[in-house]
Amino acid sequence: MRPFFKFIRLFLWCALPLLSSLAHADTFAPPKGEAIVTIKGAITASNTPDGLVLDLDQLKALPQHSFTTSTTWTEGKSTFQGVLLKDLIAAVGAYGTNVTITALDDYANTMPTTDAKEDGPMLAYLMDGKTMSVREKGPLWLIYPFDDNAEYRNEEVYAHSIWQIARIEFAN
Ligand SMILES: Nc1nc2c(c(=O)[nH]1)N[C@H]1C(S)=C(S)[C@@H](COP(=O)(O)O)O[C@H]1N2
Ligand SMILES: [Mo]
Repeated sequence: MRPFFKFIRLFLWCALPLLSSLAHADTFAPPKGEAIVTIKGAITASNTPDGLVLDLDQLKALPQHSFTTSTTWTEGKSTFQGVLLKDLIAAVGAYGTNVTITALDDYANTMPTTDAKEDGPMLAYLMDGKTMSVREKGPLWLIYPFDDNAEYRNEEVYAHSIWQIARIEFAN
């Protein structure tokens, strides 16, 4: 074989897996348990024909985050645990500039992905260590650290605080 083609072959052999691992932030198997959330649109990850469907174990396998805060919907302070929207964006390879989150009651709200900060919104699936039933605004609730940041204590952010989340869609 001519050296040039040898080089090309070597290049493809080495570079393609690297490039594809950069493009696909994470790979996900189809969910084994009950589906909690469907994520679609401008993302690189996918595990079903409907998009990326995740169960609780798969959410637990993503980077975990927690904070304690009061909310206008809960009594006293509660500790919420889940996945930061920021970390979800990285994990699913979301490249859209906005995200629309839709609830089981078809309530939907759109926000820019730049709102997804380290000290910002989290997709909570545990409240005080327990999963939340639909009646308790579960299974997934977008919660902000309201107590830590006065800028989160206003109607606009309350409208982003979607409970009973079913679908998350990224778009440009
Ligand atoms: N699933 C779901 N989440 C939701 C809503 C809703 O109707 N359904 N309303 C949103 C809006 S517009 C606001 S201001 C607050 C409303 O909270 P409240 O109904 O306790 O005033 O929750 C937000 N999250
Ligand atoms: Mo609202």
